Amino acid sequence: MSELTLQTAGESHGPGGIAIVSGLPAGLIVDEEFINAELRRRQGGYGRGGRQRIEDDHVEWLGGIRLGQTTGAPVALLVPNRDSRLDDLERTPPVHRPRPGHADLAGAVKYDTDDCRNILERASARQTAARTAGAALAHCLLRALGIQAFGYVTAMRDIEIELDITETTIDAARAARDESSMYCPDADATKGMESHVRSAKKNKDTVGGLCRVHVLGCPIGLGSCMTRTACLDGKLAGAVMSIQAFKSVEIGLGREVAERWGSEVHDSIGQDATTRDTRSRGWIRATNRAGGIEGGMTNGQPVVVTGAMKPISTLLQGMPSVNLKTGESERSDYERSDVCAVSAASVVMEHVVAFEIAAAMMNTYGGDTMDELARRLG
Ligand code: EPS
Repeated sequence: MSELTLQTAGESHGPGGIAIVSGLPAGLIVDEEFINAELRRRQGGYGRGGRQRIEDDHVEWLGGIRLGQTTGAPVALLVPNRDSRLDDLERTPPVHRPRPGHADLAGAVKYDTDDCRNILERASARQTAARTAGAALAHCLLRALGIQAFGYVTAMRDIEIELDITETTIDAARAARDESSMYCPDADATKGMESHVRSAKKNKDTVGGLCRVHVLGCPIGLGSCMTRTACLDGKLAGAVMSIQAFKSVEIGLGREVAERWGSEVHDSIGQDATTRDTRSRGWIRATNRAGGIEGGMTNGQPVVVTGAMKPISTLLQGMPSVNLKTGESERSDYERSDVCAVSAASVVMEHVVAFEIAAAMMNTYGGDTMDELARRLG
């Protein structure tokens, strides 16, 4: 059994994004329609920029899949770029005035250049197209085992919604989210968020927000308390923080635990000896403030992860910066960008979280084939 891993390559304006996913069992039915629908959803959301009108993101399989199923080999996939022009210096010129908040300055210093182009081409959130495709493939594994991941936008500036997502509410919440231009399952909150995006656009500014992912149906015991590297909350935090523009990750109550007494933070334990539920094994919790993880392991409750995305760092008005070529103080460069990409980020986060849960499933239950994995899970 090998570890489930995902690597990406490719530049924002190169021929395409590539992902290699290793460690999937053989016999996973690849739901290409689902993956392509998620890639289209990643392109959407109110406040997206002009690039998404050019691209038609979809997945092309290069290896590891035969007759619609995984073979057990590493899967290689391509998300082609229509706007491919990396070596055209007129259309893709050098960038000398780093944007505060982007990778431009630290990358230019690190790679000893006055042109931020190589840095920003790789740091671009365009990379999340290939990552979403690869992670959505691992998400297919969870779906096949009856585990559901659901991501949405939960807050922007002064607007915030709280949802209790359960097996009975998840379908309605998903339908409401898919109706929302902001991918927020609340019509009034959607209107308020749209108005913040409009204000940002009017002011040549940008706006961020909070994304949340709930995972229902995880068995108790994914992850481990035994080693630092096996802690599931650590893995989730690392994975979500590595999505472009994310600045914090919280599990369950998150930072609010610091403001409460212990009795207001922990979830009391009960038992239902009659249950046949193989996932929770009859353990009942009165609340889920822990966000489904205790001691780095799933506890049978929904896993709830929240991530904060900062406003996109490409501002139409620019910000004070320095020209790396001349040393003069100038405003930062502007490249075509989004006013708000929080909706898209909620799609990326949903699949990134699903990927980590799938990796933990493979780690705990393993199996060379899907049948073996399903048998072990019970
Ligand atoms: C993105 C594609 C990019 C940007 C955006 C996300 O395309 P382009 O640079 O050609 O307009 O729209 O990238 C960033 C926000 C960033 O900071 O780099 C995408 O497909 O998601």
